[in-house]
Amino acid sequence: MRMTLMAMALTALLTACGGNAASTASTNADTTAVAATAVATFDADSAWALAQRQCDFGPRVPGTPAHSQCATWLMQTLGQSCDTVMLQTGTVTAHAGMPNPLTIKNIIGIINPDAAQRLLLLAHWDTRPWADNDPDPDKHGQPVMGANDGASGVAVLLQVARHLRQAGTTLGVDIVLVDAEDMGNHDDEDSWALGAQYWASHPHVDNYKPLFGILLDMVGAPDAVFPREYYSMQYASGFVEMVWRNAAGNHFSRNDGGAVTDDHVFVNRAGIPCIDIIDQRNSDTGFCPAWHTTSDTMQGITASTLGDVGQTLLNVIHDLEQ
Ligand code: 1BN
Ligand code: ZN
Repeated sequence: MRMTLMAMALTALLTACGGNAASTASTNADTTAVAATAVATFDADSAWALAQRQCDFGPRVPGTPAHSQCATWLMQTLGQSCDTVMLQTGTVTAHAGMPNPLTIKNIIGIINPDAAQRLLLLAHWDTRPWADNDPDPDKHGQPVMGANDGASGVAVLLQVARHLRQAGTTLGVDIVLVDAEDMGNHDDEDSWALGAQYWASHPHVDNYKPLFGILLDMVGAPDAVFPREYYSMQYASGFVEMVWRNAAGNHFSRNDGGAVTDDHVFVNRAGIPCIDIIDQRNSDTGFCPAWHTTSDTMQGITASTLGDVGQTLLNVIHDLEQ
């Protein structure tokens, strides 16, 4: 555990007041325990603004100018809060109808690169090229704005990085913004999470072994429900338990959720335990009504939910620092 500035100041004060060595030592120990670092308060409004900023580029469909411009902004923004930022490019095979081979851009921010104990945080930053779940079939060819399905998770992670920069942390944290999650077709599970699949087979450092990973997906709806997603429980139930124990707000449910072929599946298959915080509902699709529709806009996400998810991550990080 680190000694806080307050503990150091108290130590200096007690020493200056001339306490004997024995009592000063025990007081220091007590003081350090009492003054253990407080958890930072997550700035939910700032996270919401970071989601808006992504949506201002328009839908971030791989291969479009908006995607390219958003990548540049993400590199700059993540770079302001991390020790190192890396752009990982690669070529992948997308399913029929997409440009092939497809170039993906994974954006990676590294905090405390030399720390042995590391936490992996992920979210996808691309948006789906087709609103194929829209109630209006005429809109099925339009791209999704992805305020919830894309921007929400990225916004929370960018804001978490800002807090870690401000407050400092002893933990190593790797933020991986994966590309091309959402170009999949429902008949082929390998057509999803193309950026995560690429990263899982080309991790940004050799022998990469974080404690575990947390994926955020669709974490902005006012009525979001985060049950315990199936693959997360199969691969990493202890970490689900740890994160849910640290949950802020009332969106985290102890109910069992469905199985989602999300980025974390491929991270788990590569041997890194990884859980998915994802909004799942009792609906025809299994997700919220705006999922893969033209209604997935900023009107459908709220600072309050982003705040609860962000605060949960800060609580988890604080827990791991102890
Ligand atoms: C999550 C958000 N996903 C896509 N957008 C993953 C997914 C894959 C969901 C397959 C349903 C089916
Ligand atoms: Zn999606």
